[in-house]
Amino acid sequence: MVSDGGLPLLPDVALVVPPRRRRLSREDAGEALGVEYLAAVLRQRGHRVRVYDATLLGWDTARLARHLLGEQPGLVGLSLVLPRMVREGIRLAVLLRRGGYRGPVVAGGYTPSLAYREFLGEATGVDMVVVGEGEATFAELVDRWRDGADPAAVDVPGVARRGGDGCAELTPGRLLVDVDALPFPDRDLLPAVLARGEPAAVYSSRGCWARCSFCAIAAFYGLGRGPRWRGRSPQNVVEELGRLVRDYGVRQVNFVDDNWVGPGEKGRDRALAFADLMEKQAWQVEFMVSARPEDVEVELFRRLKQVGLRRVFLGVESGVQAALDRMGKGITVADNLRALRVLEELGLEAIPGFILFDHGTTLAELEENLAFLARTGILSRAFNSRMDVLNRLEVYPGTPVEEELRARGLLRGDYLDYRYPFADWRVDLAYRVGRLAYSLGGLLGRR
Ligand code: B12
Repeated sequence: MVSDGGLPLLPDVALVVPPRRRRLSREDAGEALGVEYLAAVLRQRGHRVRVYDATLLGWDTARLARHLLGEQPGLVGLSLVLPRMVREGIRLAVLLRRGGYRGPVVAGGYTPSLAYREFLGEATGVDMVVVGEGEATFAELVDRWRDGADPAAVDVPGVARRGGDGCAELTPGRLLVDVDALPFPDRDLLPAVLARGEPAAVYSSRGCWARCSFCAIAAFYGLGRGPRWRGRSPQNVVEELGRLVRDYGVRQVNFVDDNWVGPGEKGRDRALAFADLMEKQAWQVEFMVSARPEDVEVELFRRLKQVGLRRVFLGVESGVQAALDRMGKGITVADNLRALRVLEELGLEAIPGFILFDHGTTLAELEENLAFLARTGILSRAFNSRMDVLNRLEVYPGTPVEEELRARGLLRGDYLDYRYPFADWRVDLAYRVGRLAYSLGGLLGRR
């Protein structure tokens, strides 16, 4: 391709986030940081990139396909980080191929990475999957493609694609991302996110050292060789926040780290150093973090509140010890109660993650958990808010619970929609009634 000035025109990459749900919902307006990181890395290397988030655009998959077919980007990158996006991404690729699109289609995200065989078996329009963190691998793939190589043939570490026999195969030796060396994400989507009244997203650390049975993060970040948790330096994070304030007038930030306080003393020191730096800034932002209950230590969180912490997504999950143990949480009910109490005393809003139902739930546990929810005030808060505590444990590819249920012959459905039976039919009934009540609550405007 040649541009007007006779210079070679760089190929276009479209980074596409398919719809997160069938219908647009306010809760889904979060900033898709993954594509913004990829856009920054690719642009640094001279590629022309456009970013599309269907939810923010208010487009369904058919509309997205029509638009891309009109634009004819050189390469399409599908960001499939949420379960619904995976389905829509598969459909989008089919629509693109039906419409005559011939460029490479590359997917990334949790399920495509952790179940690449099943995914590539089904996603006939997708050529390959970048497994795990995308920056290094995708950049190398796109560079090689720009240099004229067929991406389906180049040997970039960490790419899964169909082999000669049609079966998916993975090139070994995945590249690990150095978190402080990454450019800040290009904020293509932020203006639309802010216009919806949602906070900016920032990723200050990657991975998690815990092994909760339902979580895919450990497996996903474990796909690369290196430490299971990598925190950016406080200086690097605060510099990014400063730019968000200056360039976009950001006032609220959602840290999307799975585990914002890092491991042990090192994590605590990093958090305190972050607070010291925040205090020195002329600007202020309010921020939210996700934390494990044992990390909620009164002095640390008091300090964080002084520099803008307002809300904590807390991985409580259950008020029943046997259920916490089944979920591999590595915490006690006492840890949960203590963390909730500390946050309340400090006047910080706690948003507890809660899983009331799993494959081992008994009727007695259900009673115990409801008493816990009532005692901690979570139940009454949930009743009047967007908080959903009547959740069932969802099984995702790459998680320890997937392995366990498969080994026990309890896994039904497929990798995009796993199901499992409850141990007791009365628990099943309680779950159905609970979900119905929750939907009715929504219809009656209680939330
Ligand atoms: C913010 C967030 C949301 C936001 C939306 C985020 C978005 N991007 O659209 C909201 C609040 C809507 C949300 C909802 C849900 N979420 Co959520 N969410 C997150 C969270 C905390 C951060 C995502 C993020 O920005 N990460 C930072 C960026 C940089 O990483 P990334 O997106 O993974 O991108 C990297 C790679 O995946 C890859 N990559 C991504 N896209 C692409 C594209 C290409 C072409 C390539 C090559 C590579 C690539 O490279 C990127 C850079 O390294 C993650 C956990 C986490 N820490 O990642 C959970 C997470 C993604 N959510 C999860 C879940 C389960 C949900 C819910 C289903 C929860 C629920 N029960 O309701 C709902 C889904 C609702 C729905 N409509 O489908 C799970 C997904 C598990 C799985 N295996 O699929 C995660 C991993 C949490 C967890 N610990 O299990 N979520």
